[in-house]
Amino acid sequence: MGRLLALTFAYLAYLLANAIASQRQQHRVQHGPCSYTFILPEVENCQPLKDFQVTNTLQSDSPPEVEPGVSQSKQSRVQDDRPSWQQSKLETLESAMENNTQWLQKLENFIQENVRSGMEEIKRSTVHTQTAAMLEMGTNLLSQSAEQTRKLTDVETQVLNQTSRLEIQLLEYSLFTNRLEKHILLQTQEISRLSDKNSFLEQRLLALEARYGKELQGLQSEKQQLQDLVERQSRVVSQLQGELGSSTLNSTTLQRQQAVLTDTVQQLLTKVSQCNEISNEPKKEPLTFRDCAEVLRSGVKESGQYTIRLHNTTQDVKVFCDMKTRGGGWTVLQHRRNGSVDFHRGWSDYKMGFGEPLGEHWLGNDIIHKLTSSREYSLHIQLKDREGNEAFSFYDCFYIDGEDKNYSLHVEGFSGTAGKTSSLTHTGSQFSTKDRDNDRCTCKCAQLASGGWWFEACGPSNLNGIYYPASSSVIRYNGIKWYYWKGPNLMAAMTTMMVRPSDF
Ligand SMILES: *[C@@H]1O[C@H](CO)[C@@H](O)[C@H](O)[C@H]1NC(C)=O
Ligand SMILES: *[C@@H]1O[C@H](CO)[C@@H](O)[C@H](O)[C@H]1NC(C)=O
Ligand SMILES: *[C@@H]1O[C@H](CO)[C@@H](O)[C@H](O)[C@H]1NC(C)=O
Ligand SMILES: *[C@@H]1O[C@H](CO)[C@@H](O)[C@H](O)[C@H]1NC(C)=O
Ligand SMILES: *[C@@H]1O[C@H](CO)[C@@H](O)[C@H](O)[C@H]1NC(C)=O
Ligand SMILES: CC(=O)N[C@H]1CO[C@H](CO)[C@@H](O)[C@@H]1O
Ligand SMILES: [Ca+2]
Repeated sequence: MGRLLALTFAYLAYLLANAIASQRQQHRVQHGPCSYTFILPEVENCQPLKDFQVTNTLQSDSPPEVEPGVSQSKQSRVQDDRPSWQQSKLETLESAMENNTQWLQKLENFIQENVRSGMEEIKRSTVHTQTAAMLEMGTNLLSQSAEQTRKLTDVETQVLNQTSRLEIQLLEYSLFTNRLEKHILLQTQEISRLSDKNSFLEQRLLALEARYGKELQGLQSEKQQLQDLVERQSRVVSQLQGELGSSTLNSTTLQRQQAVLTDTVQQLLTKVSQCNEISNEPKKEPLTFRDCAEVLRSGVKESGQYTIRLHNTTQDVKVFCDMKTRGGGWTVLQHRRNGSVDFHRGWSDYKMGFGEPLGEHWLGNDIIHKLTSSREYSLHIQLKDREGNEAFSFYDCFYIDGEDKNYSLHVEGFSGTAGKTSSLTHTGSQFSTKDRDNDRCTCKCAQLASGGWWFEACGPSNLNGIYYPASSSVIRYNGIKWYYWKGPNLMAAMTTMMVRPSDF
């Protein structure tokens, strides 16, 4: 464009210079760094034409068309006024016109050329950009497809890997199966061999059975015979036993007869002696006491061990007699003082009695029953704690039933210093030991509290509990207990149960 503008300016300048070549007056215009010089037309040498206008010629778009019109009008006027001068002038003008036209054509050509080349350039550039875009898209597509291909190949390799692995496994399995088959074949062979052997053995067994069957039958018949013999013999033996029994009976009857005979002989002898001895002395009956009260009454004043004979029996019993306490005459049923004897015993021990009268002991339920049921007795219980405090409980009337009623307790008329309330369970309580549970508790008091006693559930007393040697603040439910004197923990140093006739 710059080039085009420069050309245009140059052309304009050229036109002006040609049109007014004869003029001397100049006009200079300074514009920035450029200076433009215009040569103005001379007025004095020519007569100005009314119609002639340079500007018009310059401004006209189509000089060749304008020129003929102008030249015609000029020519008509020149021919009218001064034909020679005008002729030359016209010619110069015509040539200038022609030159102009040529310039214009050149310019046009140039412009057209420029325009064409520009168009081509534009076309080329657009084609370039499009091609570039296409190329870019193409490369994108190519890279994408390459990636896809890579992925595909990856997948393919993986699949191939899996397939090969599976094939390997399959191969291994088939190998394993082969091995197993071989093994099974071997086993089958072995089994068939064994079954062969087995059948052989069976045959031999059958043969043996057949052989021994006869022998067995023979043996069985022998056994039968032997059994018969044994039966016969046992019958004979039982017969003999019966005979033996009758003979022993015969011998005992003989012995009895013999005894009767000796008796009669002795009677006869004594009668003879009595007849012989005229002076007859009356025999002294041996002294027997039914309890310690009788011992006391016989004049003995010392406490100690004595023998009594229970009323209406021939049973002699060693007992300890207390001749000091409240007038004495006490038959001791129970005594404890140092824990030397174990009181956690069973029914039969309590029935028969244990320990020694001089030490710790239990007289025995059978003896106590026989003694206390032969007449009316009072019970005295003497207690001493570890601090030396003594106290007693007293019952006017006391007795126990026999074993058939589990030695049930009967007490009446309580008094004493060891508590204002009786610690003994009330009348009717049965005796219990660790092996005979007759208490009214769902538990077993004799096992919980230990010893044998008239427990109820389990009751406020147990003088046959465990003898704990030392005082302790620990409450022991299985120790010696006389609740209404010392609470659950007596820690007794000494206990004594003793009886004496109520009418003493
Ligand atoms: C299969 O792939 C595993 C890993 O995924 C590789 O350890 C193994 O060597 C491959 N096996 C084959 C046969 O290419
Ligand atoms: C036992 O005595 C009775 C007669 O008293 C008699 O018949 C019997 O044979 C005697 N038995 C024996 C085995 O002596
Ligand atoms: C003792 O025996 C006499 C007769 O021998 C009898 O009358 C009395 O009832 C008996 N007493 C006891 C307690 O068995
Ligand atoms: C308990 O007392 C008795 C009688 O005095 C005695 O023989 C025994 O040795 C005593 N035992 C203990 C452990 O003190
Ligand atoms: C005595 O005790 C036993 C079990 O120890 C019991 O079977 C019996 O019935 C009791 N006797 C009485 C009279 O309650
Ligand atoms: C009037 C004028 O300048 N005419 C010229 C036109 O061009 C030719 C050749 O290019 C010249 O010889 C003329 O003088
Ligand atoms: Ca019970």
